[in-house]
Amino acid sequence: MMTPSDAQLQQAYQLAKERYAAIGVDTDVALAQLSTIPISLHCWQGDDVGGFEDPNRGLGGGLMATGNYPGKAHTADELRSDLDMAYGLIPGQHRLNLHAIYLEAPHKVERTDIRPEHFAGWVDWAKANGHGLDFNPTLFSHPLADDGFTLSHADPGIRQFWIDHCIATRQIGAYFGRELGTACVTNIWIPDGYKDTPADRLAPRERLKSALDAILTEKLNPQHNLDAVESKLFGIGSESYVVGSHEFYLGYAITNRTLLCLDSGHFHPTETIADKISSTLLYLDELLLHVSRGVRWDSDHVVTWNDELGAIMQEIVRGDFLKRVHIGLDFFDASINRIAAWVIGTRNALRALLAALLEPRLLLRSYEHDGNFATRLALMEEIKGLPFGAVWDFYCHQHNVPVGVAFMDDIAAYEKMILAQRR
Ligand code: RNT
Ligand code: ZN
Repeated sequence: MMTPSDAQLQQAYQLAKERYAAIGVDTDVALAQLSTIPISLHCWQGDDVGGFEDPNRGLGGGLMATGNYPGKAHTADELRSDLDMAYGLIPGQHRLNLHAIYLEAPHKVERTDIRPEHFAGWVDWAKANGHGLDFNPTLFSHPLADDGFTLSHADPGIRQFWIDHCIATRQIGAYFGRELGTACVTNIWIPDGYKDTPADRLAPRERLKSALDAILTEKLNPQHNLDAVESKLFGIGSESYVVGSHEFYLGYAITNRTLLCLDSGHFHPTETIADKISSTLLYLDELLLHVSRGVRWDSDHVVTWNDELGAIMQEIVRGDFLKRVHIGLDFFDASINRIAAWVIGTRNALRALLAALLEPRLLLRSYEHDGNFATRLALMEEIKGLPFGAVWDFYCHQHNVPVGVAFMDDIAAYEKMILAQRR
């Protein structure tokens, strides 16, 4: 595909810079700021949430990755190679979000027995490439999760198993933070819930609350590990009741000073997480976002630059929340090239973020303050047509990643050389 020349990119950027300057926006400042914001890429897009614990185990917990596009990663080395490819096509320096089932061990390790050494390969790689790491206990795809309950299980032995798994996970999170010099966000999501109407909605929530208390008893240095909890509205097989609802975790996070994880695919279809950011941050120190895209029954389509994504990034920037919001991605599409899914989704998140940084915030606020809502609306609509693309292209060029859709050429070449050779 044709890429614009260096001179064309410079020229287009200069013109765009002048247009933005006319409304009081400094594009150089916006680009400098964008380059400091890490996005946490989710490792599980690379292998359909399979992990390396048990190659024969299917995906559980009401999660589903549909499609069978060839070339998925089967080993940690393959996954790291695919990730290197993806990061190389995304401008900026970004993080990796790992799940416990992505451990590396010569023989089977029970979830309660995972230790830092099983993730040393990831730490070496992260150090070499300047990635921070985030982490998640895996409370699905396991025989003890097959009946749909984990931390809220009625059986105390099963509950304890999952508590022990989460405790081990936090220790590994702290190890990531210590080794890499950047706090790991360890996020707990559980699939627990009922397919059909429960008779008792309270008891499982009481059990979940005390299980979380047990997991979080040990205070860890927040410079090493930060804990987050993630709610959901419903999943496949938990249509009627989810133990870890939004209200449950909102209350838990505020009371226990953990982070709250807002997954954009985990609410009613017309309810967006953008509007939840300024409210929850009045009561919480920090948030974790799982930026995703819900489509009908699925909460995990590749992130596109839609109005919802735009609104999420606007809220983070307008509220001056960049230091308090950890931006992670969460989607899994097995029907297209998996590396392309990462790159498209992450570039979209960054583009929406850049658009938010290029907003004439002060001007919009002053119209609002003066009650001049027509001009506020007019300006909001006009800025959609400003030469954003020239600024984004220039950013990609600055960061030595392909400009425009040319990144697909690199992915196609990698697919031919590497992915097509995999079984
Ligand atoms: C599931 C949650 C959770 C998972 C990952 C794999 O609905 O969104 O974040 O997607 O843990
Ligand atoms: Zn999620």
